[in-house]
Parts: sequence; C-alpha cells; structure tokens
Amino acid sequence: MSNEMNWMRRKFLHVSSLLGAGFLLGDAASAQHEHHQAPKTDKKNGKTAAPERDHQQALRQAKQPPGGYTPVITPDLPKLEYKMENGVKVFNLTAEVVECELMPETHMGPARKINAWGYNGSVPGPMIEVNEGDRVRVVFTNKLPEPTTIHWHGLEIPIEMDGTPYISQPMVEPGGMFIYEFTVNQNGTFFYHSHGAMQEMMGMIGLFVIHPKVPHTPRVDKDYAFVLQEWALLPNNNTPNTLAMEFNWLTMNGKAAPATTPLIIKHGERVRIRLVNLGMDHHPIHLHGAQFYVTGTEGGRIPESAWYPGNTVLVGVAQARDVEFEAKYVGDWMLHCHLPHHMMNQMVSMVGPMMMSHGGGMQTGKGMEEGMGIVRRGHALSDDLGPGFGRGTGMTTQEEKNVSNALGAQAGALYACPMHPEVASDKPGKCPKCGMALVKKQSSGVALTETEKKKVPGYPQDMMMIVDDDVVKPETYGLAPGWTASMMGMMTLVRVLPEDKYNDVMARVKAGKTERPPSMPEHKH
Ligand SMILES: [Cu+2]
Repeated sequence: MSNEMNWMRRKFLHVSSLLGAGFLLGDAASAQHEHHQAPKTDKKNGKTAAPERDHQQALRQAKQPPGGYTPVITPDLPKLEYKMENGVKVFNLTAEVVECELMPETHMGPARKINAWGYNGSVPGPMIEVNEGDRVRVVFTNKLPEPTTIHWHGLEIPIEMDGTPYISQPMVEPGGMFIYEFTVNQNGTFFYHSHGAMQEMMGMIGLFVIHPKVPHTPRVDKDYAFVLQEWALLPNNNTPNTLAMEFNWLTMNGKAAPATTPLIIKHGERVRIRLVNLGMDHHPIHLHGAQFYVTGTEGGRIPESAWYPGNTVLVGVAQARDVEFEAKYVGDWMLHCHLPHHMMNQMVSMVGPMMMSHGGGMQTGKGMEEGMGIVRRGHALSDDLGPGFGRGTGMTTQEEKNVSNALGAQAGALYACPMHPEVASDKPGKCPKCGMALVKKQSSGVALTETEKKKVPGYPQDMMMIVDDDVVKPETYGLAPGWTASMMGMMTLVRVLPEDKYNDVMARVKAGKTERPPSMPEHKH
C-alpha cells in the first residue's frame, strides 16, 4: 500500500470514528472528496513546499465578488478557495510542516528558510474570507506529527466548534480529521490558530475576514491584511526555537523586509489595513506620511464616533486592529513595527564587538539555551553570560574590537556603488563587483581612520545592506536605488503613486513583469 493510500485509509477511519462519536456535522462523502486536494508532499522529508506566491495573486484577489465588498488583499499570502455545497461554504484546511522562506538568497548571503508549521503549504495559513451570515464548513486534516485543533479567535460560535483541546473537542490526532461548521454572525478582522502555545510559535495562524452585510462607509478602494509574527532562529538552524524570549526575525505575512511585497495604491484612494498579531511581543505599527483612524479591533468595527487618529497603532498579542486613511500624499511610505529590534533582521549575529568569537564570552549560536538568552547557571550579567546581552563585561570588554561597517566604508568617498555599499571611490568609475557606474554621493561625510573610529564608544551600530536586485518584483518598480538598505524586519512600503505611475506598476504586476527601471543599468551577479 502506498503512503498516500495509507494516509487516506487512516483519514477515513478517523472520520468514521468521528461519525460514531457524533462529531461529524457534514456528510462523510464530502469529507472524502478532499483527498483529491491534498497538497503534494515530498516523500523524502515529509515537508510540503510552499506554493508559488506569484504577483498575479493580488490581482486575482482584487476581482469584485458578488457580495459587493472590496476583497481583501494579503500580500505574499494565498487566499483559501471554497466550494458551495447546499448553501454551505466548504473550505479544506490541512495543518502541516511548511518550508517557509523569510528572505530569498541575496548577494549578501543564502536564503533564510525555516521549517515552520502552517496550513495548506503556507505560513501563516491562507486567508479565509467570508460574508456575515455565511454558513461555513472547514474540513480540517492534521498532517503534523502531533495532535492539534483549530480555534476560531473571537468568533461567537457554539462551544463544540471552539477548538479548545479536551474542553470543547478531542484532539485531532496525526492523520485525523475534524469538521468545523458554524454560521458567522459577526463582521471584521478575525483569525484562526492552533490552541497549542508552542504550535502558535511555529506559525500556526491564519486570517479569517468577515465582510459585513452592508459595506462600511466610507467605502475603501483597497483593503489589505497582515499577520505579524516573530521567530527565534539560531545560525544554521532552520527550526524556530519556540522556547525563546528573544526574536531575531520579524515577518509580515511570512516575509521579512525587504522581501515583503509593497502595497500599490493610487493617489487619492481610501485604504484599510488590517493587522493581526500572534507572538510574544506587541507591535507598535507606524505609518509614514499619513494620519489614519483606528476603525476596528478584534471585536469588529468601531463606531465612527469612537474612531481615534494616529500614525502608530499598538497591535497587542491576540489583537486585531483596522486602520483607514486617505492616500493624500504621493510617496513610498514605510509601514513598520517601531520597536527598534523589530526593524532588524538576524540580530543575534552582529558584526563587531558583539561577535565575540573568542575569550570568555557567550557566543550566539553556541546552544539553544546560551544562544537565545536563557540563563542556565549564574546570572545574566556575569562574565560568562554578559556578552550575549550586547557587549562584553569585566575582562571581556578588553576583547572588544571595533570594526568598520558599510556606512563607514563609504564615508569620505565621493562616489559609491548603489548596489554594493562597500564599494567607494574618490573618482567616477565602475563597480568592480557588478559593473554599474558609481554614483556621485550627495554627502560624502567625513572619513575616519580606524584609530579614530575606535575612540567612538559604541561604534559600530547600524548596518545597511543593499539587496535591491535580489528582491526585485513588479511592485518594486521605480523605487529609489538602494531602497532595500532601509528595509528590515517587520516592514513594508505603502506606495502612493500618481495615476500614470500607478497604471504603469499595475500593468507590470498584471504581466508579471520584473525589470529594473531604465535609470538603473542591467547588472550581473
Ligand atoms: Cu514589533
């Protein structure tokens, strides 16, 4: 018997047992139907490859459905399709291991991929989008190596559907199924997630958006949704450390900036952004260049009289926040978590003094406990452990070595390569790495010698990496050269474009056309 047949048989047996227990709300025949839609699994490692998140996705999502609402766009995430069965919207959701790419390979380093847990080949899971009043059935299959359930966060539904292990339902064992079915009587930004704390930290969450019967006014032209997540990843280890309290990779819809796909908005459009957070930290999400109103919470729409203005909204753990604004000002505006450590990638492997490769300091990546700040013995600021909190203590301070970073390399130079910040020159020329013409710098800064740098306590701090070419996609067309230097962690761009540029970029998105703007010469790796 093949693995797949075995799998189907086990699933069927489980469905039968559910029938006996009176848990099955749908009909067994429809449940069996879902076998055909099981995602392809790599037999060798049991992992399911993430589906291609092509740029047509946003366009497909943007098609106006019969309900008359503005469909929600989830950049970098798929939307879950359904089929109608006797007036019920039937979705198939499978919990499984997903290899998720937070950041593609760049000329600065290899891709950052993780073995996360998600749904239907996606982390976070695909968005479920329904209408208030809909009858919804979710045929759930567990392909994880341990039991799980799905909790429908914030939904007022019967207790049998609440997804709390043992309290409202038995665990769904590996290979087992459960049928969730309920009517949605609310509207707003909700989400689904595993009710196992560690499973949540492996990525098991997805958006559940319910459109109101009558669209809210003022109507929005663009409606976006994001899941905010954080990951603790040790160097050379692709499995998230769910015990950690320190997180070094921050994602929006499963991507870390600059790999996040920018939002493309036409000047004057009204925009809604829905933000959902499931992690160990709260995220103050800040929008540049526009004041917004907070118009919704995880409990749904806020009455207009209680909307409040801001440009930073704190999205607490387990909360949802909807913000709305008029895109009055043209520009490529950042949308990002403002916690400084959430504006970084891979922050446990810093250059310079923090790197401490010798001596009595704690090295990042040494072991799960030491590497992510869990103290096993002694105290946190002891000689042994101190450097893991940033810098040396006691004797180890003498071992700190100042090194220069990207900014330092270009300081004092008149010309620099926009792609390779370490390439700088006093005269015009070409970059030896990529052949691009060196660009005259507007401000050359002051060149410091290595000795002078060492007199500066705390130097270096910020690093910048320019990887424009490595993350280029239709939505990035026309961004300023070097834009990726500013984009790290939980960040994306809200691009408010004048109509002609908007049409140009959207045509590129539609055609899947990825090319560099004419001002930037072609460059070879
Ligand atoms: Cu944050």
